[in-house]
Amino acid sequence: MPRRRLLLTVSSLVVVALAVAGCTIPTTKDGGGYGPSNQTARKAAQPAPVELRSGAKQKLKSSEASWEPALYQTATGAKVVLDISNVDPTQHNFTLGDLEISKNIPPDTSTLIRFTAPQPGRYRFYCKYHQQEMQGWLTVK
Ligand SMILES: [Cu+2]
Repeated sequence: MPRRRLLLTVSSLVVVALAVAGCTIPTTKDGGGYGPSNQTARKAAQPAPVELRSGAKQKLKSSEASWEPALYQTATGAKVVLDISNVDPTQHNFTLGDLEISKNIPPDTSTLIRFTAPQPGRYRFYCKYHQQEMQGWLTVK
C-alpha cells in the first residue's frame, strides 16, 4: 500500500508540474507566443508570418508608423495582391526595392500592389519616409 500511495503522489506531482509548465511557458521575445494573451498585447510580440496565397487579396496596414502585419511568407511564383491602407495622418510609402516597387500612400487612402513572388529569399519592404520603424519582411520559399 505505501508503494501505491507513493506512486499516486508522484503521478499527481507530475500532473501538477505539467499543468504549471503549460501555463508558464514563456513567449519568445520576437513572438510566436502561446495562448490568447498575445492577441491583445499589440506589438508586444510578433505573430507568425502571414501566408500570401496566390491571387488572394491580403491587407497590409500602416498604423502608427508601423506595418501590420510586418511578416509575410509566400511561394515563388505566387501572384501577390496587397491591399495597403494608410490610416495615419501622414504620408507613407511602400517600397520593395528588390522588385523595384515604390508607391506613395497618402493619408487615409489605400492602394493595390501586385507582383509575382520572386525566387526564394528574404525581402525587405519598408516606407521610404520612415525606414527605421516601418519595415517588414517577405519570405519567399
Ligand atoms: Cu511612412
